[in-house]
Amino acid sequence: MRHRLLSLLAGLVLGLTAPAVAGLAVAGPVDTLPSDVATGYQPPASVGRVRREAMIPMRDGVRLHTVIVMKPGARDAPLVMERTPYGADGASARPLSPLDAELVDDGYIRVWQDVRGRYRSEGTYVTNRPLSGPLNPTGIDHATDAADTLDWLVRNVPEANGRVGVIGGSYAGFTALMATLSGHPALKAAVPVNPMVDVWMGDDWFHHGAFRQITLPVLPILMAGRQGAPPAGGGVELYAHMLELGSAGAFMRRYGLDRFPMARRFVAHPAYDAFWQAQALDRLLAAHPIRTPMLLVGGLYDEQDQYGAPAVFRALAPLDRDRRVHLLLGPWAHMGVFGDGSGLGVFRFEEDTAARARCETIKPFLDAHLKTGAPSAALAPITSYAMGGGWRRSEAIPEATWPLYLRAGGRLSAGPPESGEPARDDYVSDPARPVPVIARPFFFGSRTDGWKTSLVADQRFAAQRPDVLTYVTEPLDRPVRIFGRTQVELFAASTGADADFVVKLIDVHPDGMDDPALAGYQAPIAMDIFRGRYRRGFDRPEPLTPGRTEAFRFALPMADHVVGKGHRIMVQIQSSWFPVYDRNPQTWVADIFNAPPEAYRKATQSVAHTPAHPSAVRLPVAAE
Ligand code: PG9
Repeated sequence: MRHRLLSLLAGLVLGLTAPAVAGLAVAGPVDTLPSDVATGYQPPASVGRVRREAMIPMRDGVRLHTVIVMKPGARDAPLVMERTPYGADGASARPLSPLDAELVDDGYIRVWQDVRGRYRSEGTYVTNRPLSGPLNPTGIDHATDAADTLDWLVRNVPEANGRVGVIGGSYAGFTALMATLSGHPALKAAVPVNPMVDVWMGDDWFHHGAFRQITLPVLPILMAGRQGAPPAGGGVELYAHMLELGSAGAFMRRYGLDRFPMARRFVAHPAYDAFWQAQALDRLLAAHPIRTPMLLVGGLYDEQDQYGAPAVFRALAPLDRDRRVHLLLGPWAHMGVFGDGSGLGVFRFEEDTAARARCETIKPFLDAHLKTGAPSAALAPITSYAMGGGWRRSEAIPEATWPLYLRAGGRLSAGPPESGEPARDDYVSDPARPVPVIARPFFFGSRTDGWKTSLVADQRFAAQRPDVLTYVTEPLDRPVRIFGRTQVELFAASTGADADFVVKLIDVHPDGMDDPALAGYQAPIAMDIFRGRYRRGFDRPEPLTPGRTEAFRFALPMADHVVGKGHRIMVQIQSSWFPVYDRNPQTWVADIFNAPPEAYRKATQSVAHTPAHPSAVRLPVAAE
């Protein structure tokens, strides 16, 4: 059961294909993995492509396994490199993604490298190896490894024109961003896609302090180095399974994940302490000069790394005098820009949005910086696809200034609450019956699992529950484009000593639409969770005082969404989001990872809407 569950889950999380998933059955040691030297594995040669391999020496003598692919006869060629923990052989041997195929066919040299300690690279693997500094005294990091690799490539690949770009999604988006910190003169462009940037604040591992236990099953593929048994088929209903196991710590122990240093780091650093702050890549990038032109690519409905790309853009935009940093956002789940973008969940678009983004934004960006060195002035700071509105170009992201107040009777209005209205709404949050992320079942080990599209899933199933509050506007008399991060200001009290608040901003489609699948559909615009113990500071967990109304303030993820005329805007509030996030016991325990079963108690949450405590969401509204 143990290996079966892990196998089932891991492949689906990353959308990986067999070679990478196969690595997960290895129960090896961990951050101190011995070098994983060549295994003799020979991937099939691609027809009509030249493929070379090299073990490129780094400054400390460690050699990194690198695969170089180009079309025969390539000359004066730009080079695009990806540094991955998931296997350079696998990435280069499977049919190339449409973007990679286009790059190679257009004369680019495409390079994949195993990061140190993974697959056929030597050295020690450290998950999200921090930049050299207080957290990494070795002097070796992804910036130095990228720089040493670039040095070697420009000298030893005679077909190359000396101009290099880095690209990569998710973990490889993180390594692409790290490469820009090298400041290497050959590095002329970076395309970090869905990058992991701050895994505590809003990417893979936590959101505002709530732990994303859904990511745990991926740890083995990140940590193990060699190939193992192929994954089994089938599925496990994770809602029931994780509920039965109780806590994230119990899940780790049940599957032996507590042997991984990364898992132990979560338990040791549940708050946003110096450990997490010092590796938040948006902060690190903002502390360095912007040398590399960058196209950050984000998925508006990325179920894994929704935070990173817009966070880096926000951090760098005010410092970017030379307009080197660009943001591309589309209606995609994790890594969606590399695939078919003609729809997501029940939503169908009028075109393949991913193909258009690749062809009209990503490829021209690379061409401009790597072929000619003459960047096009036409690329706006932000190119984004507004759900319900299509492509837009923008200079900046608007501030969240448009308030919608929670009112008595489930109303959401532009006007604040008046005295004399009923003051609050209560609900009972029961950890034994947490609110699911999608309507159950929550299968996660099959191609039909719903996690991938969970951020566009119809929220009617939740609205019906007694432990979910809903507030809704009148039908809009004109379309409204919500573009940016909605700010939540929630005033609430709990009978417990800790509480989570999930706030969901929703576009309620009218009944009687042409497409029956969309009639009455409650479409998420932006949703997130906040762990109440961090209301006074993410590095300062403090118990709630039962019964005392306090402010819970946080930002929802970046949205781009046109709420159509006749649609209504809804806010939903609940206190669990399971099984993606671990449950808050709602009593005070220092270590939620290892909360005992008796710590989980029902609590009554009381959301205030009075003149003194005007709970509201503030929307960033863009002029149309
Ligand atoms: N977001 C990915 C990840 C998952 C789990 C752990 C670390 C990273 C990824 O797709 O790489």
